[in-house]
Amino acid sequence: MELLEELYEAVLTGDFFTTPDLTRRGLDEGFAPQALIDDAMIPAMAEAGRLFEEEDYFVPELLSSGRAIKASLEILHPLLRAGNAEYVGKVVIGTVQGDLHDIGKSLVAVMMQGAGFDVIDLGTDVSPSEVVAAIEEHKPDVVALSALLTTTMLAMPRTIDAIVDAGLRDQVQVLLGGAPMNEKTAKEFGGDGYADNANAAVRLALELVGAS
Ligand code: B12
Repeated sequence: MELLEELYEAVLTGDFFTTPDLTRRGLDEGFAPQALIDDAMIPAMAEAGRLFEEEDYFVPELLSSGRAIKASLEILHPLLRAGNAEYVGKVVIGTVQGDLHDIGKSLVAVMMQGAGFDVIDLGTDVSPSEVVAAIEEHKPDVVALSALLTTTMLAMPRTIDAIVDAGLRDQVQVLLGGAPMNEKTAKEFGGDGYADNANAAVRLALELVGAS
């Protein structure tokens, strides 16, 4: 089996013992880190999601697939970070309140670091007041919020309202993303931009800080 196929299968079956080895082998064989993510891991996670919808997969399977990706990302992280160097700005990123999905958010965070951003990752289930506190403490150029559930995406406008109430809205650009989001919803929620993948998120963040 070809390496990308093997990695795809390992993520899909949640084999988190094997994904680090396959990732190292892929790098040795000359695959770019981004290719391992885009051509094996993300499609495998999408298939896991499809199987979940069809009730062939349940939460434990999704958790294992998520763990398999994260084990791989730990190896790719330093490589993606080293991709670029010059400092372009600071980003505070997190998954919104009530939402525990962190794979997409972590990918965006790593890619932003690779592009020269200093990234403060607040993790998952981040409340509006935690975002406000992080803006006050870190003074970022960009706040990036992720949501994967149609219910939790409603925490985005609540978070933006809290930023407005704290008098900080004109100090940050707010980027919104995650599977249930789109350009129109992001605007309605009061965001400054939306992107549907990590590469586009980086391009947009660079534009927003005037570094593109
Ligand atoms: C893995 C997964 C889980 C794992 C998460 C593990 C982890 N560590 O993250 C676990 C098992 C914990 C989980 C739990 C649940 N999940 Co879930 N999960 C998924 C699944 C299969 C994949 C998500 C994923 O990681 N995708 C891969 C990444 C790379 O893609 P991404 O997140 O979309 O991110 C990309 C872009 O969106 C974008 N992006 C992401 N964030 C940001 C932020 C910014 C600022 C920008 C610009 C861009 C951006 O860039 C990323 C990289 O390209 C999706 C199905 C799917 N196909 O999306 C369901 C899905 C999101 N889950 C779902 C559900 C229902 C649940 C549960 C409620 C299930 C349950 N009954 O308990 C719980 C909720 C828990 C909670 N409170 O959050 C539903 C949501 C339905 C809905 N419309 O609301 C989905 C869509 C599955 C389905 N089809 O039913 N889940």
